[in-house]
Amino acid sequence: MTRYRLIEGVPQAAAGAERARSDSARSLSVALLCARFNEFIVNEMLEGALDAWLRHGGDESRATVARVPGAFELPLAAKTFAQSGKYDLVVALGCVIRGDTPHFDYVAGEAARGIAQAAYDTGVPVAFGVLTVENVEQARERSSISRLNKGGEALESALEMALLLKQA
Ligand code: INI
Repeated sequence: MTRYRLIEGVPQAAAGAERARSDSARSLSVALLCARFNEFIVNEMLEGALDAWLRHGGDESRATVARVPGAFELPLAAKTFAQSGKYDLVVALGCVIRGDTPHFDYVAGEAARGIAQAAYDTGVPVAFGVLTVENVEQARERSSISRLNKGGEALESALEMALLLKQA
Protein backbone atom coordinates (compact mmCIF):
# COMPACT_ATOMS: atom_id res chain seq x y z
CA MET A 1 0.00 0.00 0.00
CA THR A 2 1.24 3.49 -0.88
CA ARG A 3 2.07 5.56 2.19
CA TYR A 4 3.55 8.63 0.60
CA ARG A 5 1.56 11.73 -0.23
CA LEU A 6 1.49 12.20 -3.98
CA ILE A 7 1.05 15.69 -5.35
CA GLU A 8 -0.27 15.49 -8.89
CA GLY A 9 0.92 17.96 -11.47
CA VAL A 10 -0.99 19.47 -14.37
CA PRO A 11 -1.96 16.76 -16.85
CA GLN A 12 0.41 16.85 -19.81
CA ALA A 13 -0.66 15.68 -23.24
CA ALA A 14 1.27 12.72 -24.64
CA ALA A 15 3.30 13.49 -27.75
CA GLY A 16 1.01 13.78 -30.74
CA ALA A 17 -2.12 13.69 -28.58
CA GLU A 18 -4.67 16.46 -28.33
CA ARG A 19 -3.49 19.26 -26.05
CA ALA A 20 -4.30 18.79 -22.36
CA ARG A 21 -7.21 20.54 -20.67
CA SER A 22 -7.88 21.17 -16.98
CA ASP A 23 -9.33 23.84 -14.73
CA SER A 24 -6.16 24.15 -12.70
CA ALA A 25 -5.55 27.82 -13.62
CA ARG A 26 -8.97 28.92 -12.43
CA SER A 27 -8.65 31.91 -10.04
CA LEU A 28 -4.89 32.23 -10.68
CA SER A 29 -3.16 35.26 -12.25
CA VAL A 30 -0.35 35.23 -14.77
CA ALA A 31 2.11 37.80 -16.11
CA LEU A 32 3.30 37.15 -19.65
CA LEU A 33 6.47 39.10 -20.38
CA CYS A 34 7.35 39.37 -24.06
CA ALA A 35 10.56 40.53 -25.71
CA ARG A 36 9.96 42.84 -28.68
CA PHE A 37 13.14 41.63 -30.42
CA ASN A 38 12.15 38.97 -32.99
CA GLU A 39 8.56 39.93 -32.28
CA PHE A 40 7.17 37.91 -35.20
CA ILE A 41 8.28 34.75 -33.35
CA VAL A 42 7.51 35.94 -29.81
CA ASN A 43 3.94 36.86 -30.81
CA GLU A 44 3.33 33.25 -31.87
CA MET A 45 4.69 32.06 -28.54
CA LEU A 46 2.40 34.49 -26.73
CA GLU A 47 -0.56 33.11 -28.67
CA GLY A 48 0.45 29.58 -27.64
CA ALA A 49 0.79 30.63 -24.01
CA LEU A 50 -2.64 32.32 -23.98
CA ASP A 51 -4.18 29.27 -25.63
CA ALA A 52 -2.70 27.06 -22.88
CA TRP A 53 -3.93 29.48 -20.21
CA LEU A 54 -7.51 29.21 -21.48
CA ARG A 55 -7.25 25.41 -21.94
CA HIS A 56 -6.40 25.14 -18.25
CA GLY A 57 -9.36 27.27 -17.14
CA GLY A 58 -7.47 30.56 -16.80
CA ASP A 59 -9.46 33.77 -17.09
CA GLU A 60 -8.34 36.17 -19.81
CA SER A 61 -8.90 39.11 -17.45
CA ARG A 62 -6.35 37.54 -15.07
CA ALA A 63 -3.64 37.50 -17.75
CA THR A 64 -1.37 40.55 -18.04
CA VAL A 65 0.88 40.99 -21.08
CA ALA A 66 3.88 43.32 -20.85
CA ARG A 67 6.58 44.04 -23.45
CA VAL A 68 10.30 44.57 -22.90
CA PRO A 69 12.91 45.53 -25.52
CA GLY A 70 14.75 42.20 -25.76
CA ALA A 71 15.49 38.91 -23.98
CA PHE A 72 18.25 40.62 -21.99
CA GLU A 73 15.60 42.75 -20.25
CA LEU A 74 13.38 39.80 -19.29
CA PRO A 75 15.09 38.99 -15.95
CA LEU A 76 14.54 42.42 -14.38
CA ALA A 77 10.94 42.53 -15.58
CA ALA A 78 10.39 38.95 -14.33
CA LYS A 79 11.75 39.76 -10.90
CA THR A 80 9.74 42.98 -10.61
CA PHE A 81 6.46 41.40 -11.70
CA ALA A 82 7.06 38.32 -9.55
CA GLN A 83 7.73 40.32 -6.40
CA SER A 84 4.68 42.58 -6.94
CA GLY A 85 2.55 39.92 -5.25
CA LYS A 86 -0.07 40.19 -7.99
CA TYR A 87 0.83 37.06 -9.93
CA ASP A 88 0.86 33.35 -9.15
CA LEU A 89 3.11 32.65 -12.11
CA VAL A 90 5.24 34.53 -14.60
CA VAL A 91 6.14 33.46 -18.12
CA ALA A 92 9.12 35.09 -19.84
CA LEU A 93 8.96 34.84 -23.63
CA GLY A 94 11.74 35.72 -26.05
CA CYS A 95 13.73 34.50 -29.00
CA VAL A 96 17.50 34.73 -29.40
CA ILE A 97 18.85 33.77 -32.82
CA ARG A 98 22.54 33.01 -33.07
CA GLY A 99 23.21 34.08 -36.65
CA ASP A 100 26.90 34.95 -36.75
CA THR A 101 27.15 37.07 -33.68
CA PRO A 102 28.89 36.27 -30.38
CA HIS A 103 26.36 38.70 -28.83
CA PHE A 104 24.06 35.64 -28.79
CA ASP A 105 25.93 33.98 -25.93
CA TYR A 106 25.74 37.05 -23.72
CA VAL A 107 22.06 37.73 -24.36
CA ALA A 108 20.92 34.09 -24.13
CA GLY A 109 23.18 33.31 -21.16
CA GLU A 110 22.09 36.31 -19.14
CA ALA A 111 18.41 35.74 -19.94
CA ALA A 112 18.61 32.14 -18.71
CA ARG A 113 20.60 33.01 -15.59
CA GLY A 114 18.50 36.03 -14.69
CA ILE A 115 15.13 34.38 -15.24
CA ALA A 116 16.11 31.49 -12.97
CA GLN A 117 17.37 34.02 -10.40
CA ALA A 118 14.06 35.90 -10.49
CA ALA A 119 12.25 32.71 -9.47
CA TYR A 120 14.77 31.87 -6.72
CA ASP A 121 14.67 35.41 -5.31
CA THR A 122 10.88 35.70 -5.20
CA GLY A 123 9.59 32.15 -4.78
CA VAL A 124 7.23 32.73 -7.71
CA PRO A 125 7.55 30.30 -10.63
CA VAL A 126 9.02 32.01 -13.67
CA ALA A 127 9.11 29.94 -16.84
CA PHE A 128 12.02 30.20 -19.24
CA GLY A 129 10.15 30.59 -22.51
CA VAL A 130 13.12 31.86 -24.47
CA LEU A 131 14.05 30.16 -27.71
CA THR A 132 17.80 29.95 -28.25
CA VAL A 133 18.21 28.86 -31.85
CA GLU A 134 20.65 28.88 -34.75
CA ASN A 135 18.35 30.39 -37.35
CA VAL A 136 14.86 31.67 -38.17
CA GLU A 137 13.77 28.29 -39.50
CA GLN A 138 14.38 26.65 -36.11
CA ALA A 139 12.60 29.53 -34.40
CA ARG A 140 9.52 29.08 -36.61
CA GLU A 141 9.49 25.35 -35.93
CA ARG A 142 9.43 25.89 -32.17
CA SER A 143 6.89 28.71 -32.15
CA SER A 144 4.32 27.47 -34.65
CA ILE A 145 0.89 27.58 -33.07
CA SER A 146 -0.15 24.39 -34.81
CA ARG A 147 2.96 22.43 -33.86
CA LEU A 148 5.51 22.54 -31.09
CA ASN A 149 4.68 25.82 -29.39
CA LYS A 150 7.25 26.60 -26.73
CA GLY A 151 5.10 29.44 -25.37
CA GLY A 152 2.34 27.01 -24.41
CA GLU A 153 4.88 24.62 -22.99
CA ALA A 154 6.40 27.39 -20.84
CA LEU A 155 3.00 28.39 -19.49
CA GLU A 156 2.18 24.80 -18.56
CA SER A 157 5.53 24.46 -16.75
CA ALA A 158 4.97 27.61 -14.69
CA LEU A 159 1.39 26.56 -13.92
CA GLU A 160 2.52 23.13 -12.77
CA MET A 161 5.14 24.73 -10.50
CA ALA A 162 2.63 27.23 -9.09
CA LEU A 163 0.24 24.42 -8.14
CA LEU A 164 3.04 22.31 -6.72
CA LEU A 165 4.45 25.11 -4.56
CA LYS A 166 1.00 25.91 -3.15
CA GLN A 167 0.83 22.35 -1.84
CA ALA A 168 4.36 22.13 -0.43
N1 INI B 1 17.48 40.31 -28.08
C1 INI B 1 16.67 39.25 -28.31
O1 INI B 1 15.64 39.10 -27.65
N2 INI B 1 17.01 38.35 -29.28
C2 INI B 1 18.16 38.47 -30.03
O2 INI B 1 18.38 37.60 -30.91
C3 INI B 1 19.01 39.56 -29.78
N3 INI B 1 20.24 39.72 -30.56
O3 INI B 1 20.51 38.91 -31.45
O4 INI B 1 20.99 40.64 -30.33
C4 INI B 1 18.63 40.50 -28.78
N4 INI B 1 19.41 41.59 -28.51
C5 INI B 1 18.91 42.71 -27.73
C6 INI B 1 19.07 42.51 -26.23
O5 INI B 1 18.13 41.58 -25.75
C7 INI B 1 18.86 43.82 -25.48
O6 INI B 1 17.55 44.30 -25.71
C8 INI B 1 19.87 44.92 -25.87
O7 INI B 1 21.19 44.43 -25.76
C9 INI B 1 19.73 46.14 -24.93
O8 INI B 1 19.99 45.81 -23.57
